[in-house]
Amino acid sequence: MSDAATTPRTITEPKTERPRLHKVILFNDDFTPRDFVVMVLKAEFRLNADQARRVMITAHQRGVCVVAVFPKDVAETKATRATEAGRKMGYPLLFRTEPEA
Ligand code: TYC
Repeated sequence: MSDAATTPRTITEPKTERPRLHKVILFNDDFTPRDFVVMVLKAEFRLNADQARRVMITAHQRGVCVVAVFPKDVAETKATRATEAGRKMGYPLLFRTEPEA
């Protein structure tokens, strides 16, 4: 009998784990105007006016707010672009990413 018929094959279990998503976190500061924060949240994260305002207010009151979760590369690109938008205007607006628990 041929090897192909008698040799047990390795059965690989299908991988069910998905890559972990990463949070984009908005940090409060004392200088960036509220309306500018809202504008960046709408432009970069596609939040509507109400969502953007809530996220901004939450960061303003509590110090930080999770904006959204994305695959790692998307989260990092958006956080960088949003932070850069503030920097261009001279504001210390800060977005960072961290892996979801
Ligand atoms: N604290 C800012 C102000 O009073 C507004 C602000 C809110 C800035 C949220 C950053 O992530 C932020 N002008």
